[in-house]
Amino acid sequence: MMRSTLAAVFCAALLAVSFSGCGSGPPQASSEAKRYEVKGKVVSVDRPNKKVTIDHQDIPGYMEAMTMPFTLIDDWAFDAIVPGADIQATLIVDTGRSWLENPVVVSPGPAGGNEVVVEPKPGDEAPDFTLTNQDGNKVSFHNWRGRKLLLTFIYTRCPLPDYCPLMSSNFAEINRALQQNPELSEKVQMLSISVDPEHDTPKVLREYAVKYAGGASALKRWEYATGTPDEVKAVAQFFGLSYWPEKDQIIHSLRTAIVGPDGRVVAVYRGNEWKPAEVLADLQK
Ligand SMILES: [Cu+2]
Repeated sequence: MMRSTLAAVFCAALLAVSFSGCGSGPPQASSEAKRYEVKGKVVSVDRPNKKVTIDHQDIPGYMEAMTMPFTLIDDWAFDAIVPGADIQATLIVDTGRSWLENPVVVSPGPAGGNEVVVEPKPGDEAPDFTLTNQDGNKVSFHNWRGRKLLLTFIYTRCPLPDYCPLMSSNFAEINRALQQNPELSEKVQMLSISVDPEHDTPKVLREYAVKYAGGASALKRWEYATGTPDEVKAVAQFFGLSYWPEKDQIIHSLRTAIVGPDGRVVAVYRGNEWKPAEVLADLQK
């Protein structure tokens, strides 16, 4: 009772600032609501949409262990919840909706989880990173000078449909649009960088690349690359991407970026919200 009163007060305060605050989820559970304890590791955080993806243990009586996004309404909690943190929360399942309440950070996560992520600003010069492409050839950022370099990070085994597979299908859409626009296509190079060098060998990357590009002929415009763990770390760090291995997965954030023909950063897109049309428009500028 006390809690729902407090939640109502909190929501009223939030409503004064923004209508989207409490509108995105019910602040109070109905009498029909069921409650379950959720324990697991935070895989990713999408604060604007109030979502936390958790690799959770069995939820007895509700669902088996899996990785999935949950709605988290308490905005303050996003300050403490970072990828890699172990958390525990109450899952409220109400008619047609579910959300988390009372999140508690059990362990803040591996070193780096709480680090303030530094990412480049437009105008910053990208170092001349060296990687190895899907054909096993060394490639360096300076190879793409003179063109706009559109890059993103993936790993081929990624199980989360709204993570790497979405980045790759977005890139596939951009690739198709470039096919239709030879003038723009000439000025653009696409690059998907794998953060899983151990598994994503050039051969594995090539197969994945051909699948998404719809044939080997697109691999000139859209390359895939990986490198030694240190090489991958360097480029990921520069663009503000965090990742680390966890069981058979790689827990990671998302970064997509455009580097200009002069080697300077033009734009950085965080997360999975960006749309191919938006990136194409930025490439056309
Ligand atoms: Cu992924």
